Amino acid sequence: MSLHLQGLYGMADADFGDPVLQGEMLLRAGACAIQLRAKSWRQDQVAQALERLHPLCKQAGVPLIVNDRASLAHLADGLHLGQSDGPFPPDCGLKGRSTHDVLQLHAAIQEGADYVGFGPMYSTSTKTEAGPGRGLAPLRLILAQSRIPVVAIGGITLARLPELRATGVESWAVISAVLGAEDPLQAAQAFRA
Ligand code: TZP
Ligand code: MG
Repeated sequence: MSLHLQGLYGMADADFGDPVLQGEMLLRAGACAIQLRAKSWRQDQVAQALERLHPLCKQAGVPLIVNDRASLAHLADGLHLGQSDGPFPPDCGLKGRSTHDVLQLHAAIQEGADYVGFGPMYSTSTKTEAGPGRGLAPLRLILAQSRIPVVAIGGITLARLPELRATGVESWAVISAVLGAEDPLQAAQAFRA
């Protein structure tokens, strides 16, 4: 599965409802990737959700990425890991790594990551341990030094999208401003490009 990260990188998050329904909605909205994030779910629940979402993603030609669960990567097209989630196992498909600074960016490139997440761009209550917002200047630095795609994440709203896009970043991952919106489909469509 190839990777074209452009526009909305869709986040399906079990803390905001049924991630399979969210995934379907994000595909309809034209997201360039779907990441399944279900921090509190049992392994079998995540496996079942991946099994339901994967055929839909395949049909849409959109990669399905699983957050955290290395042992379930074979049910998706890729795996997204944070800084304390250890190395990527062999054959996990596309590799995404969360980063917070330039050193971590270079480590991710070194380990063969296909893309990095960078953030939190702004303060967010969705991930309480994410720390303070990094802001636009560090993102510009990351973009200048990265030869792999960069996905901005954390506290991104429609109001902030123009200043974010002005950095040249081509993709953004959004949770609460889409999944917590009154009309999530409409919100996702507005974030698409
Ligand atoms: N990683 C860094 S910030 C964040 C994650 C998963 C949460 C993003 O959620 P929101 O609601 O878009 O700020
Ligand atoms: Mg993680």
